Amino acid sequence: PHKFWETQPVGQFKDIGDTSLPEGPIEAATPLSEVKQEPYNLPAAYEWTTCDMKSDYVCSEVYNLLRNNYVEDDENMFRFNYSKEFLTWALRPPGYYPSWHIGVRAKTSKKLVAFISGVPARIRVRDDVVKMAEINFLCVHKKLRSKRLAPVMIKEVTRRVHLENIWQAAYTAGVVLPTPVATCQYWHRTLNPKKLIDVGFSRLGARMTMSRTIKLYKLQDAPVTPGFRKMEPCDVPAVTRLLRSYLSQFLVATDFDENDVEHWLLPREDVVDSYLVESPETHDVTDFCSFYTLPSTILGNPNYTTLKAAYSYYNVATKTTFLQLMNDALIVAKQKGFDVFNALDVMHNESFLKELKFGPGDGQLHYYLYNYRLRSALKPSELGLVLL
Ligand code: NHW
Ligand code: EN5
Repeated sequence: PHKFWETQPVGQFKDIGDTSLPEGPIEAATPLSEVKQEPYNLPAAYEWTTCDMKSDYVCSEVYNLLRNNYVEDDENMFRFNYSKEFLTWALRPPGYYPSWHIGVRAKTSKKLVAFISGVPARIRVRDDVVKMAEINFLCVHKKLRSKRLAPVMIKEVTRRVHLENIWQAAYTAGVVLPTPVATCQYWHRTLNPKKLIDVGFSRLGARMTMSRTIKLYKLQDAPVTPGFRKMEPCDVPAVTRLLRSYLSQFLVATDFDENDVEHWLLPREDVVDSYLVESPETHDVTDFCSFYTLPSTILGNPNYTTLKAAYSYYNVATKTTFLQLMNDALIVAKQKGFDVFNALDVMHNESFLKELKFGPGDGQLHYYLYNYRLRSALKPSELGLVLL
């Protein structure tokens, strides 16, 4: 039983299949004067802190908490290692609220022991563009687990989001909670087979040798599509048009304007990479692909410490085939030294995963909405949203 989640305005398991329930907000917004003015109570030894992500010192504290305590795979072989530059990017988008970067410190030592964050976003659900918080980086130090700290942190971020007159949120998790809007599959494209096998990320296939495996995953040395190049600041208007038109077909999708595209998609070294195809004849931007950099620490391997992973972000193909576009993305990722290219089966990704030799991983990603009910769960291909 979900003692906490049962009390929250989210779709409940008992309501699955009940078509009499209306689509849309579960609870109405309340006047801001009715939002609780004081923070929720923490156990006596702990205190709230707002983490100033402009401070290099505080950013390092959040980085180190996550590096040592954030998400691991189900066999505890790998742990996400978001870089400081990545955290700055993820947590300070246009219009961000510093008050949504919430830490918990031990009162005596002042050590940061927990964190949760939100950033504002517009997310379209069918024809309805909703202001939401995207909640991410919920983390409780390993030594403080199972003490019901997470529900207090979720209530506190909810309160601070409400204070900005925002009443919905979106989040993803590897675990099943009440109740997923969609359940997506992780897929992995090997770029560096020898290392992936050495560290236990993948295994040598049946009747496969190392040299055959290396040959199987070989890629060309440079992108093949004429006009394929890195995105630049002057491309923001064209990329925004291309992306908005592409995302309009999905049931739930992010609603990007030019400011958002500038922040979320302009290349940042070792954080986010974006490429486009500029037609050599018309100079139109016809295709776009992007991925973000999220290394994982390899736990307890004597030879390697870090797995360099690229994660597919937003991709649009209009003139080039998705296959050729994403093959070029794999080529540039390989050239940049990534070991693996990961993707979810969201948007039109199914159209290239198998042919480009991605294989299904052992992880799933569940998407959730807070205080917004959908009549039924979505297929991954109906989702036009990627969270970091
Ligand atoms: S998902 C990654 C979450 N982080 C990790 O997995 C890191 C490693 N694990 C930990 O740090 C991306 C701890 O295990 C955490 C739980 C902190 C996960 N989401 O304190 P207790 C995100 O960041 C529920 C939501 O004793 P703990 C998205 C669990 O079901 N709930 O557990 C975050 C139970 O409730 P129940 C989760 O292990 C979205 C309760 O927590 C959860 O010491 C947040 C147990 O608490 C998860 N990933 O700490 C929601 N994992 O009802 C945002 C466990 O079942 C909602 N739980 O008894 C929207 C808010 C904004 C609204 C605005 C209007
Ligand atoms: C919120 N923004 O389990 C994020 N990753 O498959 C939080 N598996 O890397 C939610 N277990 O399958 C995060 N190799 C949820 C995901 C948590 C991390 C996670 C999975 C996703 C993963 C790898 C390694 C497994 C190690 C043992 C995996 C197989 C690759 C193989 C390559 C060749 C073709 C077949 C697949």
